[in-house]
Order: sequence, then structure tokens, then C-alpha cells
Amino acid sequence: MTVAERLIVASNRLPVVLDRTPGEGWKVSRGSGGLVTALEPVLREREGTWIGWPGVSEDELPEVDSVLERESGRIGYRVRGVGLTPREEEDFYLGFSNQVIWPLFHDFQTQCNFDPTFWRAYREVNRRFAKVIARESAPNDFIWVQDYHLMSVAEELSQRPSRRRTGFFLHIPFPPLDLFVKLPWRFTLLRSLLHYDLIGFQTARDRNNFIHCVQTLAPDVTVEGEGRVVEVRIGERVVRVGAFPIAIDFDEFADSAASNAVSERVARLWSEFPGRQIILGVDRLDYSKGIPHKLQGFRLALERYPSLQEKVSLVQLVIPSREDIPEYHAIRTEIERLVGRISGEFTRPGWVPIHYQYGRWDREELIAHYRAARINLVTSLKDGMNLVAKEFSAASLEGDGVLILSEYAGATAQLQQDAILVNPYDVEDVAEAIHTACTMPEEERRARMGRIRDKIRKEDIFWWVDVFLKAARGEDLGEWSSLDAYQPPAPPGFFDAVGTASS
Ligand code: GDG
Repeated sequence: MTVAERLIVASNRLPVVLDRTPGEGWKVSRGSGGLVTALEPVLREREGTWIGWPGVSEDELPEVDSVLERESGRIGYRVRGVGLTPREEEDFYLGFSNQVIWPLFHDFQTQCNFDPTFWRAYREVNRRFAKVIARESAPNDFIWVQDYHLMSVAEELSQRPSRRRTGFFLHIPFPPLDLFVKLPWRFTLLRSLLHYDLIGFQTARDRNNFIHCVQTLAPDVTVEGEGRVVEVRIGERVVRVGAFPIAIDFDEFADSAASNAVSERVARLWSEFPGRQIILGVDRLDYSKGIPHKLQGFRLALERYPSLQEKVSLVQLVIPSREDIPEYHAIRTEIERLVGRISGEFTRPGWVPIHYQYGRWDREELIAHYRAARINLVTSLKDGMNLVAKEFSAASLEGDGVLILSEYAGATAQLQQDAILVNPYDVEDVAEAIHTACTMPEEERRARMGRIRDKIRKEDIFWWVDVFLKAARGEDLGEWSSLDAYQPPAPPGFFDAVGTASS
């Protein structure tokens, strides 16, 4: 891509959120998050466009288009909407995306609802995205599609008269072959993905799973090369496939953590937990995050090590998510039952073992909790990356925080040397990790956190956008640590098996 070529980003949701206030018309608020922060400067520089669902129905779209047009002028790049009918929101978003792909790709095959209506809606919505992308782009533009909602967009685009160059990044894991083959539309979906020119995964685990699926299910395809980006050949076409671990805006988190407003909140939190270590959990409500496993591990740690009682508190934030899906409702009930049980068993006058909140914090409150906490406990049963682990480390300004990280989080590929790793299915392992983290000497804590922070400072979200776009141009990507040759203290091949292999 030369500088003159424009960048078009497509994602399920737009980086602007629209709300209709009765009597006042549409109110626009800006989305936040690392991806938006990192892509915005590139979109401005490349006369870019972001295409996505603004959260409104198709009928409202003409009205909303003029609001988006005005917003585009203000933010310096174009935003364009794709409308969904309420039925499509059900079948494409809650249905295929979140009751087929999400559970299957996170190894929860039994949670899948393989309803053919969902698949048809998925194809239809992907076709509509392709139509809007084709209308809003020129043949030289580079189209960067984000995430599992839009895996068929490149195929839909390829059926239109002029070709576009496309890249795709999957934010969630890609499953191993024996799970992927459970999908009734496995051949079609895999072939759809192969219409992209570049496919990016979070880790080598996911990329290798994808390659294995391709080699088995599409035998006319050949795979060449090794290293971080390999080439898949289908006739004359070449698809580049790589692992690009997503990152955060490190400086923004570190600077916010140092701000006066956050420092005041940190001081308040420390005074609310006098002489106690805060163990922090921040997870979206989701069965993939292993929240019940975390609670069970914490319970066992308190039982096995009574010296921890009254000395540590688990602050667990659960962010509401996908509440219209019954499994999400069930997991919330399970979490709240466990919190009640553990509180009933251990609470003493002046000490509450778990501070549980179901809701959202504003950004300052979130960053204040990151900075105030001694330990961040991440027990995902499977996770594409887990940005919370990186955000906690960036905000850990005292430099003595400890990260307990699930072996099954994508972030483990980069941080395995310095985090305490746990198998969340092993309740004793989680309890031991909590005890180790609570009693770790300060010098060791500082050394580990220092190395984690160096790594995520260097490989931040701007670096991530840059390497993905370089890979799209076929350029050399230089060295980076997430694919270094470190071997953890485990039997040879162990990390290949659990999927967080570093090479
Ligand atoms: C998917 C993949 C992958 C959380 N609570 C609040 C809040 N947050 C923000 C955090 C963080 C984000 O939500 C959560 O990101 P995660 O990466 O932990 O998890 P998912 O939402 O499941 O994200 C994941 C990611 O995509 C990116 O590729 O890492 O594996 O599943 O950024 O800061 N933000 C605010 N208040 C809260 O209460 N403001």
C-alpha cells in the first residue's frame, strides 16, 4: 500500500455510538479503547473510512447517515453505517456470531446452537457489509476487516466487479481442527476466509490451528514458508497468514495512572483496604473468562492458607454482556451463588473477602483499581489475548504488581516468563498461585513486573497496527519478543499442546 492508497476499516460496531434522545434527536458519543485510538491517526492520514453497525435499524439508517456525515467532518475520517433489522440483530449478532462462532472458537462446543437460520443471516449481513465497503472504496484501497462477525466479507467482495485488497484480524482464538469440524458450514467458512489477502491471528496457537484446518479440509491448497507469516497458495492466489498479538496504548494507561485524579482515587482505595493486598479481577460476563474457577481457587487459598484471611481481598468487577443469551444469565447466577457462599463462609467483622460488582466503572475508576491492586488474577478458560492483563501491568506504576495469568489466554505467549501461570481447571493450582503471589518477595515482584512492562511498552498498539499493515504490504517485520525462543519450565512440547507456544 502506498501512502496515496486509502485505508478502509470494517468492524461489527462503529467507533461512534448513536443514541436517540426524545425531542433532541441523535446524540453521538465516541467509542474508546486501544483499537480506536491506534487506528484513528492512520485513518486520518490515509483519508480513511470506518464502516460498521451504528446500533440502529435499516429504516433509521438514512436519517443517521447525515449525523455520521457531520461526525466524520469533526473526527477527521469518514464513518459509514450498515443497518441491521431487529431480526438480523437476533440471528446474525446474538445468533451466529455469539451462539455459534464465539462458543465454538472458545472450545465450548456444547454451548453452540447450530441453527441454519443464524448462518443465513450471517451470510446476508456479511454481503451487506461488502456492498457498503464496495460503494465506499476504490480498487486501490486496503480493506481491513475486524473480527469473527465478518469472516465472509472478502468472499462477498470478490464476487463484485473490481477487486479489493483485504486483510482480516481475528480477535478471538481459532479452534483446533477437531472442534472446527463440528461446524456444519466448516468448508464454506474456511474457503471464505481464504479470500482475504492477509489473515492475522493473536498467537501462534491460533495461526497453527488455522493452518492445520486448511491443510486437512482444503487439500488443494499448499502452505509455504515458516516463521511469523506463512503463505497459503490456492492456484494463482497467495494468502499470507500470521500471528500479531494485539496490544494497548501503553503510554496512555501509564500517564492516566499517574494523573492527579487517578492518584487520589488510588489513595482512597488504599485507605479502604488498610494493610490488605487487593487481588483484582476485571472480566466481561462470559463463560470463557473462568470467573467461577477464579472464585473456587480464591476460596481454597483462604482455606488452605488461613494467614491470607483478613490480609487479602478479591475485588471482582463483572461487566454486563450479552444478557439476552440464556447461558450468560446462567453464568451470572453461578457467580453470584459462589460469591454469596464464600462471603458467608469467611466474612469477619471488619473484613469482607470478596468485593463483587456487576456493572461498569468509568475509565479513571478502572485505572485506579489497576494501580491500587497488588495482584491481577486472570483465569480465562480460553481468551484471544486478554487486554486487562496488559492494562493492569501498564498502570502498575508502583512496579511491584503480580500478574497471575491463565495458560489459555493469548497474552501468555508474550508474558509467560514473568507472569505466574495457572491452569484454571486446577483449583489447587489457582490457590497455590494466589499464595505464591501474595508472599512473593518485593525484589522478585519488581523484576518480573519491570520485564512485563518493558515488553508491552515496546509492543504497543501503534506497533501492532504498523506490523499488520507492513505484513499486508509484504514488508519485513523485524524482530519482536512474542515469537522469541523462550522455553518455559514445562515438559518439551507442553506449550504447543496448550496452545501458547512462543514459536
Ligand atoms: C476480545 C477478546 C481480546 C473492562 N471493564 C471496564 C472496561 N473494560 C475494558 C478493558 C479492556 C476491555 O474492556 C476487555 O478486553 P479483554 O481483552 O480483556 O476482553 P474481551 O472484551 O473479551 O475482548 C480478547 C480483545 O477482544 C482484543 O483483541 O484481547 O481476548 O475476547 O480493554 O479496559 N472499560 C471501562 N469500564 C469498565 O468497567 N471503561
